[in-house]
Amino acid sequence: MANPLYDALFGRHEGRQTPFLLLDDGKTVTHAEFLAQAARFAGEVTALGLEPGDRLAAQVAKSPDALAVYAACAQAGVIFLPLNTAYTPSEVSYFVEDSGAKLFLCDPSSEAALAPVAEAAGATLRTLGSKGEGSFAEAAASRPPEFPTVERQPDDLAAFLYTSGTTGRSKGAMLTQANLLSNAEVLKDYWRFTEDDVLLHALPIFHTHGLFVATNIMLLVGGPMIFLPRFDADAVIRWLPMATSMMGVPTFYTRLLDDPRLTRDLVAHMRLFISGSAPLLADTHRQWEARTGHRILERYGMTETNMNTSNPYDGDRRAGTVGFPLPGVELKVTDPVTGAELPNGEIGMIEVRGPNVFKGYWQMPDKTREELRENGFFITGDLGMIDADGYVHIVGRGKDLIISGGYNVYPKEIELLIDEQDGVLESAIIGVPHPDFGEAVLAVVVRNPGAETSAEALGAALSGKLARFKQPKRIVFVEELPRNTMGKVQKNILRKDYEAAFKG
Ligand code: MLC
Ligand code: AMP
Repeated sequence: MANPLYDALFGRHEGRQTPFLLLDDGKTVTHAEFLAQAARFAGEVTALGLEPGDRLAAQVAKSPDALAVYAACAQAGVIFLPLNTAYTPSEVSYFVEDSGAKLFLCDPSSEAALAPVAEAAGATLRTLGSKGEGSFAEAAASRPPEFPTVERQPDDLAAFLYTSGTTGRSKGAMLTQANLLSNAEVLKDYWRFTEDDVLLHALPIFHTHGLFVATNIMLLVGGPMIFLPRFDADAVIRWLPMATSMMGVPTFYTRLLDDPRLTRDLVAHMRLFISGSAPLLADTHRQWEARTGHRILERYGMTETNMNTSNPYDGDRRAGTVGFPLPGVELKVTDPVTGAELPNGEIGMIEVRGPNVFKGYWQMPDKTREELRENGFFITGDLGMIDADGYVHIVGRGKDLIISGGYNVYPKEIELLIDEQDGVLESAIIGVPHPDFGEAVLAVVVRNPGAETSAEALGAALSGKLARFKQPKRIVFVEELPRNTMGKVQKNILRKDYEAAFKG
């Protein structure tokens, strides 16, 4: 029976004793071993009562087993919902409840904290650790290493990835099998990946970049990944000579540039460096080339669409641009108010259409209608322009969004929490330049008259409620927030006032 995603990414490797995951401790997981583990997991997921179309939420550390959960979901026809390991239980509870997940996998160390979350959502809780421990892995160990793959159609849902919204409520982007597969096929060819490639994988596997872009391409071509639990400059430098390619957020590149061990010799054997998820400074692009002789290939994508544009493999990889629309992807720049298409050279809203574009937001038909036009164009929220040579430039964001080290942070979510605190009248959350994370979160707060709330007290109130990467790296107090004649807070003025907050 056919299951396009499982067959193309996983089923094709049946019986292959070839290396798939090269681990930092020197161990290797072969394709065949990986598939056997995925099949055991699919058996266990099914035994726990999940049926095709049900959701499985997982907040587990990056490991071969964590990746096998993705494969198991594909094989059992279950919708995979990976969650950022930095999320606190109160953040996680929304995702588990909203998605109606039937099974929730968490790390054994978080079981006590997450048991009430699972219970409130009516989800079964099982644990999965990064070293093969946990109740889910233990029960799965006695399941057979084969599983009858469930039939699926290209339009069936494969994954939900939650993306925060400008109103503060996260939206579950529904991605189909065809969304994921079509994009991986295009990228594999565009970036010339083959079985001979070895990809250095130091990204998290709960977001589009590390999960779909990196992993799906390598599964399609059948080459191995050096599978590091996180970005650690020492480990990356140790493994780079064994790799042919690396994908990273700009922070990977700036951190490596800060390390004297990054030399031309170290990366002589590399074929391709790819950057995305956040803007790569043109300066970083140039420094990287001067130091290593490689021109980073920058591409542009998002949770709802996977990848939309890319600099060319053979042609000119231009710093400060995200290249051309990928084959099969239509991209236009429109007037943000009227939606009318603008001529090249003019700045407007970027809209995209193609087989990569998601189906809509889970149980949010109004939000879906606002952002996904009936004619199939998705309104990205990114402002850009197409230059005379056809290169797409991202020049800003129409949405109030901060991207810190490749993670999205929506100001509204933090403002709502700060405004709830005693002694706070109002607040504005802005993103300001940061040497390591590109942008960092800064809170500008107005106290109630007479209140003495301190930055420490506010910071403490947020910890435990918000993932650390969302917590302001600095909190400043002001008498009042700048507003325009309509009463709207002028964040552009605040961004200017605090642009040097993290410099030097
Ligand atoms: C960690 N911290 C962050 C942070 N990551 N703060 C702000 N922004 C971040 N991104 C916090 C830590 O909790 C810690 O806080 C302090 O900062 C320093 O931590 P660190 O040890 O230096 O961080 P590290 O673990 O090295 O992580 C940094 C990073 C990581 C950049 C390697 O954030 C990362 O892997 N980012 C990749 C994100 C990603 O995959 N994005 C793709 C989205 S998909 P404290 O206070 O405890 O010291 C997408 C679509 C597309 O966007 O186009 O690809
Ligand atoms: P996410 O919602 O996490 O998928 O983040 C997607 C957003 O990241 C996009 O809408 C862009 O704002 C941003 N992004 C991704 N790649 C790039 C890039 N190469 N340059 C600038 N912004 C990018």
